[in-house]
Amino acid sequence: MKPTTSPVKARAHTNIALVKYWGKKDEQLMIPQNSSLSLTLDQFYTDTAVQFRDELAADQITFNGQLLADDGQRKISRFLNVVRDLAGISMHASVDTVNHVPTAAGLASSASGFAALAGAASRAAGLTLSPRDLSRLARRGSGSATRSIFGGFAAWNMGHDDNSSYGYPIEETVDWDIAVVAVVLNKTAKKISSRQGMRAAVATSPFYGAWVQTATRDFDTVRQAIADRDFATLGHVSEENAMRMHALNLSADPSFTYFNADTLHAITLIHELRDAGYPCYCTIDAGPNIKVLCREPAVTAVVTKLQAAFGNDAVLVAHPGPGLTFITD
Ligand code: 2P0
Repeated sequence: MKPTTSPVKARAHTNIALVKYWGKKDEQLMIPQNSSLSLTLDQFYTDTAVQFRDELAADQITFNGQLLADDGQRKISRFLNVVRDLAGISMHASVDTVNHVPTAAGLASSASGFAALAGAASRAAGLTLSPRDLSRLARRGSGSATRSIFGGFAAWNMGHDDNSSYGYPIEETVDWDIAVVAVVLNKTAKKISSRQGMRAAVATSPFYGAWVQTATRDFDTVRQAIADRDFATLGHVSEENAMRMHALNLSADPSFTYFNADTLHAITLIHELRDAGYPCYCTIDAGPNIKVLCREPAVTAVVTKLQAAFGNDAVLVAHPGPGLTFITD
């Protein structure tokens, strides 16, 4: 295996989980407690260029033009160690990452970040990995990145070991007028990381077993709803799944929540829109911001109502996006 002599650049998009991943069985290998299912979004992505170079004494990582140090650097270097082991090389790498996920958007950038890094680093190390193997590699960086290797509707099969825990496409090109309206309710960094939050839920929520059971059922239902183009079921089950994930956090010891007062206000507005006949459903990740699933005819009503409550700049509209691509400038 020979590392490339020029940087390899890859682009990956964020995804929003409709059936969530919230807990690991194996923290080291990043094996989840349940399979999850997501939609990759077109608006938010990460570009990462990697080159392994003999002359480097350490990994050199820049993120949005800033040299990373400490924890940020260590997390990426640990991931690069997995790539180095796979490729049988020991060289350090220069990594240049530019995030096109507005930090304020409240959308996970670790998904697009580690998917792009898996693509660029593996190829720069001289490896040619299949999409499935790329997803297994991305998983070692961040669980949600497993799904961002693929466009459109994608899944992460939980599996039971490194080999069997991988992402796969459900429908890469989505021929359906589905949209996600993202509402930014708080721009500050969260106090409890996803990693800490899910660890607490697994360890202390008395409802964790019920979560695994219902999420497993939700996965099959949402998958079938996609195949049937049954938006009402897709939306309803996705919203229920998100609420149950957040109920785990409220029921943990000590109890915690990612919601704030605006989150509850936004949920109420979405319920009002639904009562008024607009099919729209919300989902919420490890932060206070909400994402609204709707179909194209309802987008204007959803955007108008949310802008009136939270300001024009707080509302962003996204559509299904592509999987990992390699970029040649
Ligand atoms: C998901 N989230 O399925 C869930 C739903 C947030 C809520 O995956 O510890 O950054 O790196 O695997 O993937 C966010 O957590 O956590 C996440 P790690 P990750 O999208």
